[in-house]
Amino acid sequence: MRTGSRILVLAVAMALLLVSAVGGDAFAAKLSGNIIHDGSGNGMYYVYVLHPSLQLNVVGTDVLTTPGRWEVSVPNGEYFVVAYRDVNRNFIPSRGEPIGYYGTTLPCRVIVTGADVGNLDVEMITPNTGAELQGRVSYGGSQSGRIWVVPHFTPTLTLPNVRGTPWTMTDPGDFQVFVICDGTYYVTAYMDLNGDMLYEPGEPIGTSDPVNVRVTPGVTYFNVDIALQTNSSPVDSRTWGEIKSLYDR
Ligand SMILES: [Ca+2]
Ligand SMILES: [Ca+2]
Repeated sequence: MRTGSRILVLAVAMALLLVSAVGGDAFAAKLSGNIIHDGSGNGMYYVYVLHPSLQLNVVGTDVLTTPGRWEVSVPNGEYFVVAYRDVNRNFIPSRGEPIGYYGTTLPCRVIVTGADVGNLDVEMITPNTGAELQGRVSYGGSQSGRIWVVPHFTPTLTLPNVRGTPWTMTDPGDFQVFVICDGTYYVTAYMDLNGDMLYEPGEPIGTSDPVNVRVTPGVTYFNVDIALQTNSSPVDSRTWGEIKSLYDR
């Protein structure tokens, strides 16, 4: 079993623990939305509400037999929503299975302060039929926070250049992301110290070497490794951006 699979199995186990541990009064609000998918094929839809920081990982889950409305009760806090369809019924996201999240381009933060939040629609896509990029995030520092891993065009991560599926994990380790088109990709990882899901200067960040991707059935690119460094490091994405800007003029 691959590391990514183990992480999700752990997440599922944690979800069960946490759901049973959080008492009824602790739920402040209901999150809801629709799973949007054509419904063809087989398998249950699993919805996960996760905390963007490390304090609480999976907060709640819902399981649907057909596309439609999902609902999860949560305490006040900040969350993001991900879903996948378990076509091969092995309880983990597998290659070729539809996945989705609330948000465009990247998962979007949902803030709960005592009131229900609706319309958190999750459109299911099947990007993981494309090329897979595997690598390892390493970090030698002492800070901790959820790590986001994002494939993109151009050496510097910007929102309009994000392509493919993001990956997230609570500790440095192995990741896998998927892209659907041919091209030269970079993969950036950052440690979200303040839990807002975005990168800010001062948070550890690193970018892989470029990977020239040709999408063929089942292709995987290995060793797309990333070393996280703090902003004080002489080599970081901003430095690359500044160098690049000299040539863009
Ligand atoms: Ca599966
Ligand atoms: Ca952040």
